[in-house]
Amino acid sequence: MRILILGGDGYLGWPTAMRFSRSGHEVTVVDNFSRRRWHLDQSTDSLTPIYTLEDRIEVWKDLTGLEITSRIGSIEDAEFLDEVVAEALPEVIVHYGEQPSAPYSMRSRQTAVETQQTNVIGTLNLLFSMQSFVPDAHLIKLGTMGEYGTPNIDIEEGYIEIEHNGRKDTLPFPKLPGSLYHCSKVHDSTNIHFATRIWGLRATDLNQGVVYGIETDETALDPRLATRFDYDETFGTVLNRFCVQAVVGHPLTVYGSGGQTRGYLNIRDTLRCVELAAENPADRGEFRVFNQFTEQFSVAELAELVKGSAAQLDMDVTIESFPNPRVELEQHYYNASNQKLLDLGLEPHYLGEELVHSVLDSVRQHRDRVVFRAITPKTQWNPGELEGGALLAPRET
Ligand code: NAD
Ligand code: USQ
Repeated sequence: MRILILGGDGYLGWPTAMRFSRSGHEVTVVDNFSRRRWHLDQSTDSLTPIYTLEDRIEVWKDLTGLEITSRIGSIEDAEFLDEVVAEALPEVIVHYGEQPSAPYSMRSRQTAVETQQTNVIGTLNLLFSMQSFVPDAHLIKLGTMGEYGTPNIDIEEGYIEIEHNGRKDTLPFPKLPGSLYHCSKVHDSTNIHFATRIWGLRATDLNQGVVYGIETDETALDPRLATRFDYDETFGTVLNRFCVQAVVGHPLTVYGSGGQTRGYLNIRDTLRCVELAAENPADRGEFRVFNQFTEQFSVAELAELVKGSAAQLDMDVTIESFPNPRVELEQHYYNASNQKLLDLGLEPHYLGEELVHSVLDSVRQHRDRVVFRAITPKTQWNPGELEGGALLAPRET
């Protein structure tokens, strides 16, 4: 298939590009390097040294003989995107190309606007390019489990059957996003759903949980093919952060009481899920939603897992509760369905000590690159007077 990967220089995008290329697909990647720039702005960097996109592509070609085409530009630039889509004529578009950090979106008015501009306008633009040039293509869009929030009922995959005043309907599952980044994903979902209903596009929204891990079959081929791995308070996700903190002797930064429960998955499973979605496309006019995670954990459980795994490697790790910089429920009900990708054949890599050991080993190789000042949380969801989640009334569980 001809596959266009938007955000193909990123943590998930680059390994996905290699995976599809290795499976014999014709791959074009698009990126504007904003993720690299955001790091420059805050004087941080990926823990793993990463090659430039062009160098990665050259190494890939030298090692495998396979070509990956790159196009540098912004998805929200209509002229650029039209040109790329018209030239590549993709059958599948994998859309990773957004600002992915909740803390970044909550840092200031400027970063909030930038996040929604990049994400919402970028995706809207893409829908128009698809309608104009490739109306039959399958859009695989990375959404997020955080679109649902933490409701006090089971979370279904995209839709819920509701009975109200004696009548029944199946409607989009209610959304309670927990940051302006997560809000941007909800707005994306609304726009994509609309485009499938009105223009007959086909789309799969992958509501992904928090990803962890550093290695895929392709990144393991050569250190020059490594993907980025972030641990700073803005761009690092929780398990990756805990592994770095364990290695450098920083207390594990559990926010608040640590009861916050989310869906998680290994980066290897991200690639497999996207592959499964591509191999089994949505129908014309269909807005298909899969919940993409393999297991649920609370933050406290993850901290204990990292502490225990590190102890086996003779590392003495402490866990500390930090005042929660976010406004989120710390004790809540959480039970989300994730059956649809399993039905398509996903065989999860479950999280255990072995995986944590392998991440700790990789982190140890680069421990001299860790920027300590970037670890502790600084971005406050509500920098005003209302502290400790006052905007969210606690609910019965
Ligand atoms: P990433 O920042 O590493 O990758 C995104 C890439 O897109 C970056 O290389 C960035 O430079 C590029 N990009 C951003 N805006 C762009 C634009 N307007 N035009 C062109 N390129 C642009 O992030 P990631 O962790 O690989 O996440 C990829 C996607 O998956 C994101 O949409 C994110 O919201 C979603 N997601 C990630 C996780 C996770 O835990 N990493 C979990 C759920 C969902
Ligand atoms: N947390 C801590 N300590 C830390 C970092 C985080 O306790 O040092 C807590 C947070 O308060 C939160 C949970 O861990 O309750 C997850 O935080 P995170 O930073 O790992 O993940 P999140 O902000 O939700 O965002 C990440 C990705 C985002 C993706 C999302 C999936 O950055 O792109 O959309 O995971 S989900 O969480 O399912 O919405």
